[in-house]
Amino acid sequence: MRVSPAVAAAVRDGRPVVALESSVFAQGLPRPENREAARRMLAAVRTRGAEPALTAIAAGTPVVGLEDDDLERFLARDGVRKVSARDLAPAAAAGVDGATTVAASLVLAHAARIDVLATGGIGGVHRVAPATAHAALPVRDESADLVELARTPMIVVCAGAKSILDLPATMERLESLGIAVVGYRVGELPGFLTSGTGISLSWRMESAAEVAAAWRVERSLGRTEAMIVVQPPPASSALPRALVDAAVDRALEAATGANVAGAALTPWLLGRLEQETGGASLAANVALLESNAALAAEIAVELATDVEIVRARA
Ligand code: PSU
Ligand code: MN
Repeated sequence: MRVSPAVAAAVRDGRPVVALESSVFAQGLPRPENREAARRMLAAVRTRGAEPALTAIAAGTPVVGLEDDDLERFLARDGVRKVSARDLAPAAAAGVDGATTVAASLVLAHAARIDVLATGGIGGVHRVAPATAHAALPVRDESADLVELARTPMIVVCAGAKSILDLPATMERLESLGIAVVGYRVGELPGFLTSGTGISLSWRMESAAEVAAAWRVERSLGRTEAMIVVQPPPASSALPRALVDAAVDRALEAATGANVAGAALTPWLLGRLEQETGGASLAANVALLESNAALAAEIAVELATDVEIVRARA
């Protein structure tokens, strides 16, 4: 694994670092919005005094802290594979470019000793597409993000799970897996593109300092699970629930007709949702990615004060 000099120095010195996944740029968002999203996320982290660490497989090398020239290939979206946790080793061995999902990014970022990751929406339990052959299977398509979140102690900041998913089922799985979901200044699960879902959260926190304090307890208990911190998209870009629900229904119906499944399903549905919302979902997606990167940086800054306190005492 290659850790960039900037990220390695920040981790070594105990300065704040925020890991960012790369699948959202190579599969989740189209051009040119993916470039805009990357630029705004990196800037949001830096202006709050933290170091961004983009994770990826770059020409076969697992990387934490993807350099700008490598990032260009991911933004071009040309021949970049979608890489979940199980794909890391085969993609590296094959020498390809691989854009890492939340699951794969957790693996790399944790190996680099980073505590905080920002993303748009985590993967979860997909809804059943009734008319496909898959409906006959007893097992639902469930993102590997969930299992990886259950065995990687990191704080993950997101706007909930994607609107294309079965959110109540996803919340049940998160509960079973022992993964806390904390609302940042909200008591309701955000719906990724929408500010609410009608699903109540057990816990709500009001500041980055509060999140950091909870995280210290979590770590002192030796738990291995991630803690998910959710916040709604910025109010100015959030979409109405009725509009998103209708668009998701149409996208799911189209996916059933087109027989899309497996790893291709999430990117396909996101693309379809863009069309169905006339591009409004894109603006919301970019805005929430930026605000999640900003909150992740604030939390990372709070966590870094631990190191400062230890230093001051020494
Ligand atoms: N959220 C987005 N765009 C995305 C994703 C999430 O707004 O592209 C990606 C993330 O990388 C997430 C992945 O980890 O989708 C989940 O894919 P799957 O359901 O195949 O595990
Ligand atoms: Mn899947």
